[in-house]
Amino acid sequence: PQAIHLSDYRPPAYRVTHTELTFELDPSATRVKARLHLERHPEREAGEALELDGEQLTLKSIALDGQVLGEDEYRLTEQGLRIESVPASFLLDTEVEISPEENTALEGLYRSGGMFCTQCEAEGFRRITFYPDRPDVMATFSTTVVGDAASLPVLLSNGNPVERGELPNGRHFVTWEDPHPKPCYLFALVAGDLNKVEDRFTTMSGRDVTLQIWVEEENLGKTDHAMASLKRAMRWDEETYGREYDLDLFMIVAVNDFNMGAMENKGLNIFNSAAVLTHPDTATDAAFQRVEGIVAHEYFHNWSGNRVTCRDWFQLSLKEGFTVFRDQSFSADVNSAPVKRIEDVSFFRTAQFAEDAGPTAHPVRPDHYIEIGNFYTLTIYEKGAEIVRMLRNLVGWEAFRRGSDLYFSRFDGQAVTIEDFVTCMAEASGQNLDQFMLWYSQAGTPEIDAHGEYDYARAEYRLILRQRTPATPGQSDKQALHIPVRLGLVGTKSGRDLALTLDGESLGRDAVIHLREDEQEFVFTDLAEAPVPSLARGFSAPVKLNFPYSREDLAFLLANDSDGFNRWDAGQRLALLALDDLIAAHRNGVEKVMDNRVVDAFRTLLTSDTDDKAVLAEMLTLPSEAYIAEQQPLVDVDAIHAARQFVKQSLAVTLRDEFLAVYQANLDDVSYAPEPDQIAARSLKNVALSYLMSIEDEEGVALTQRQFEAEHNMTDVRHALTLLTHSSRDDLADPALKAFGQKWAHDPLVMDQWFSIQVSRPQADALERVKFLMDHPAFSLTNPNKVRALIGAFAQNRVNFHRLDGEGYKLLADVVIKLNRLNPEIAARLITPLTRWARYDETRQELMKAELERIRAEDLSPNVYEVVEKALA
Ligand code: HT7
Ligand code: ZN
Repeated sequence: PQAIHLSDYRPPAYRVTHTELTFELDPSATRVKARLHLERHPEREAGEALELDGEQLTLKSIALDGQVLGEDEYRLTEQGLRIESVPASFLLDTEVEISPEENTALEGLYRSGGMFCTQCEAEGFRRITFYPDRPDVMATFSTTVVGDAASLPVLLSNGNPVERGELPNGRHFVTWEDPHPKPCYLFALVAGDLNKVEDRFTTMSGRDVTLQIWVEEENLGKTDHAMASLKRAMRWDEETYGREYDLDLFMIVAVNDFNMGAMENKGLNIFNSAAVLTHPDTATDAAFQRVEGIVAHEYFHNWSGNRVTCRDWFQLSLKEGFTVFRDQSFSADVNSAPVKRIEDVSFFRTAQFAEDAGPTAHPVRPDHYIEIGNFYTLTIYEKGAEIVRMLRNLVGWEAFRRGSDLYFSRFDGQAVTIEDFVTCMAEASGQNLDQFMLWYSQAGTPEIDAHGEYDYARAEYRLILRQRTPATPGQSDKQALHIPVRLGLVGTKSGRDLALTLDGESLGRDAVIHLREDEQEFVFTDLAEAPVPSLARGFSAPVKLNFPYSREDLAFLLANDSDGFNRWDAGQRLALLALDDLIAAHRNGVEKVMDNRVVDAFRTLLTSDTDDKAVLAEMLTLPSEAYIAEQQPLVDVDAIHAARQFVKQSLAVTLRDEFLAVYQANLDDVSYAPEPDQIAARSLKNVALSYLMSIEDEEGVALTQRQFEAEHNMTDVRHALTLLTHSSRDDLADPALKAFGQKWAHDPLVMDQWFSIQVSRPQADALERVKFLMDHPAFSLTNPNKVRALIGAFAQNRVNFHRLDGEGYKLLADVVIKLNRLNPEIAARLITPLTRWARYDETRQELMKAELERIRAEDLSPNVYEVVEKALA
């Protein structure tokens, strides 16, 4: 496969102004008629050939301006169709046949159960008809869907329905018109036996919008939360960004087979059912919050992505980074803001840092790719969002909002670049953002080594910051970035933020300093007491910040930092230092000794009188094994697991009464609501229960069993089931799993949870369970949710996936090889854990590489080829 380069970008030779489509739906032989209104691009020369993308299409007829073309007047290739000679403006009619039921890749038009549905981003439309399948070709669409009236009573597409009627042979049709020009990746079609839940929304200018959520009948009781979330998101976007919805109808459809979470097709969002359906009995608090965030994310794309879209796929973060930033801000506003930030950063530092340090590391705006489907990554989405967040912080909210307004008005209806976005921010703020642009082109996580000294005699604190970005594949030399470092200096006597004076300028008590050089010194004057610095508050930049904090410093910050995020982070750093010692002790076969400073810090937290239970729950949560691994030079999965377990059990033994008191104080019997206060109390209670259950004493076991049996809500039930399943006692695990599996056998989304819980247990039988469960009737290799729930979850089970006999790696490679043919996008994603081989000991490295080689020997899809080649480069 060939790489595509950003530097080769040229506008399309021909653009489509209007697209007329007719689908005659049939599972094995759907006919698609397309009439494209084409015209030469003003920037391209006359006489150029017309090239249309097309894959897996059987051409039935083709005519140009009404004249049927002979076989010598066009050429068909594996990639598409070429006509050497065309006029400056013309109509092209094609008819193709496609087979939705054979489409297991879930790109283009495919079947999900009895439904037909589409997924066109990034390049799925070329599997529907011949078309210039690129985001800078924007057309209005008119779509007629024809289908069997009995089995497909509902026929949906983008825009507004303008005509419907009966046809011979029990068929019917609906015609949809979308007045907003859009790239074909935003095209959507859904047909099936669906039911709707309807609501209304009045926009800020007083327009009435009909909101519909379409689901299969058995899911009708699971849409309330998504609908409420949608309305909240619509209002929030009006109030926060001045963005109003622009059609009379907004539809969401839930489908069971979907490669990602959801898709923002114009007026017709298609959702993975896991990302839209909720019910207290079947979904956890985390799932409720995830649904809220994804509904908002897809809705926000209506402006950041649809009205203003990407010029080419290298600009993907233009829409994704900005939209993730918008959905994060929304979730922070409607839930607990500090907890949202802690959750986002924990995930980011664990998963994106690992991606940025591995063989698939790439800039937020990549400069080449083989398969764009491989670039829907944490770097494009989450690091892209962190860059937008830095911009917001650099220019301030008011200028950011002016820049956003400018961007939406200047580029409405256009396909643009990341420069266009940043230029609007520069113009609105008057700031020079040239150096800042490096964030988009340089891969790798910058590291800042910081140290500081307090000079008593001069009452000065000298802070020295040194930045460097490690080499990443294809990028050995890095330039200094513009890094905003938000900080406070916490007085060691007062425990309060000291007034900051830098170069004679008073900055208040919490300020942003700008690191632009490789090394910079900042001298804060007029400090009457020695401080402990609180650096990169709120994770002000996506960097690793090293400062030689003592454990006393960290305990001090944990108790005194005015920044909630850094208070939490100080606790994490303190725990990590203790864990480091214990990991070393485990490796050296030396007795493990618990650090009392951690115990004392936890005691203080447990007995403190905080009303922020959500943050407290986060503070009491130890760094995950994955995050601990990120900090280690070489990952020793067994030592990490043993050390973390030791800390947990030591805390549980010493602070048993305190944990018990917290558990009991947060028991509730009010009826379930996914509301911040309730969620906070549940998470605090469940963190306490994890500690109590970690020592498996009689009371911990009894409380866990009681919580499981009470069946109060899925958050509590799932947590209890996880604790029982992950305990050392199969006599607790097996009956609970059996009861749960029987009770929920009819609900695919709950069965996904049942799969994941079992295969993430630390006991040695996890791998055998995976193999056994792959034959379970509820499992299917062609359903991405099932693959993620079983195989994906197992690959996160660090002690078992990394078994020294290599069986975990082999199992994953076997599945990747099968999925390479069935669903290349999912196959390529699944390989990720194997690509991280360099982080492990030599034995494991060899085993992992051997599996990658075994995959490489297959006839590979471009998706899997690209990932494996990078991993073995
Ligand atoms: N913009 C959407 C991306 C997406 C996607 C990409 C590749 C293959 C399947 C896909 N499904 C959805 C989702 C989003 O970011 O909102
Ligand atoms: Zn998105």
